[in-house]
Amino acid sequence: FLASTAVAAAAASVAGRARPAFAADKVTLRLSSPATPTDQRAVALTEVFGPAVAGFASFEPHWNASLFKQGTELEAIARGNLEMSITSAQELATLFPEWSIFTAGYLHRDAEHQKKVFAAAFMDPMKQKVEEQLGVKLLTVMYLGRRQLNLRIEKHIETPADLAGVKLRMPGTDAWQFLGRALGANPVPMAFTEVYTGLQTGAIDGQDNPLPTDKDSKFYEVTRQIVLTSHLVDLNYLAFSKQVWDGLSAEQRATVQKAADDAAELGRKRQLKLEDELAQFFKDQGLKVYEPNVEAFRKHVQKAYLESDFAKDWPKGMVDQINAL
Ligand code: KDO
Repeated sequence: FLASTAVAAAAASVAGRARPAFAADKVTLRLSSPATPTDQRAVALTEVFGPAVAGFASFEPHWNASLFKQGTELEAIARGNLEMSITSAQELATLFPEWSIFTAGYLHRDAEHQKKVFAAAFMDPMKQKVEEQLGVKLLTVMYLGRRQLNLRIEKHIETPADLAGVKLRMPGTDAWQFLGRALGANPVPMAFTEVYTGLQTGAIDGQDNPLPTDKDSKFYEVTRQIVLTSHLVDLNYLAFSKQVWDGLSAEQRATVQKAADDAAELGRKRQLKLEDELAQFFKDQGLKVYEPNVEAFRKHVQKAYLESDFAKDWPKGMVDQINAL
C-alpha cells in the first residue's frame, strides 16, 4: 500500500500539484527524524548543514519524530509535505525491494566501506530509480554505527541459540524483523521513541543499536548488558526532495551537496570516536559488556540472508561487487 501511494504521490508532486514550502525568499527545508537532538547525526546537521545553506535556505529540523512518525517520512517527502529526512535502507526496501541488500547483517565492513559502496557506479541505477519514482534524492551516506545487542535480561549470550525466545525490539519493517530472527531472537516491532519505556516495563527483553545511541537515549538506565555482536554496520541516507532540488540553481545544489557531505563526515568522525570510548562508560554504569562468539553469529546471519526471499531481489552479482570494494 505504502509503495503504491508513495510512488503515486511522487508522480502527483512532480506534476506540480504539491509545491515546496518557501518562506519569504528562502526555501524552507523541514527535516523529520526520530533521532534525538543530541544524536551525532542531528548535531552535525544542525552545526554544519544548516549554517552552510543559510544563504538561500532555512533548515528546520524536527527531532524525536515530532513532525512525522518513524517510517512515514519518505512518503511525506513524496507527497510534498516534507523536504528532508534521515532515511534507512530498511525504509527504502519497503518501496524498492532491491535496497534490502543493505539491510543484510555482516555485509558492510565499516564506515569507510559504506562510503565506498555509496559512491560506487553500481549504485547509480538504484539511486536514480528512487529519484524518478519517489521524488527523493539520496544526498549522502551517514554513519550510524555497529549495532550491538542491549538486553535487560541477565542470561549470558554466546551464540544465536542463546537468543531463543528473547523478545528483541527491532524497528517496524520486515527487513528489521528478519534481522532479529536471523540473530536467533523473537523480534518485536516497536518505534524508536517507545523503546525506553518498553525496556523499563519489560514489554521487551532488549533492543539493538550502536553504543552512542544506547548512551544518548539512556537505554543503559533500564538494561543490564551489552553483547558486542556488531551484527549490522548501520547507515542512514540523507534524503532530499527532488522537487526542491530541481528548483535550486546549480550553485545552490553544489552548496547543498557539500553541506550534506561535510555534515556526514563530521557525524561519522564523532560517532566512531564515541564507539571507541563508550564500552568503559557502560561498565562504569554497572552493565556487563562482552563479545560473544561473533563468528557463530556471522555464519548464522549470513546463511539466513543468502537463503532468504530478500536475496532474490538483490541485483545480480552485487554482493560480490560490494565485497570487492
Ligand atoms: C532504530 O529505530 O533503532 C534506529 O536506530 C533505526 C535507524 O535506521 C534510525 O532511523 C534511528 O533509529 C533513528 O534515527 C533514531 O536514532
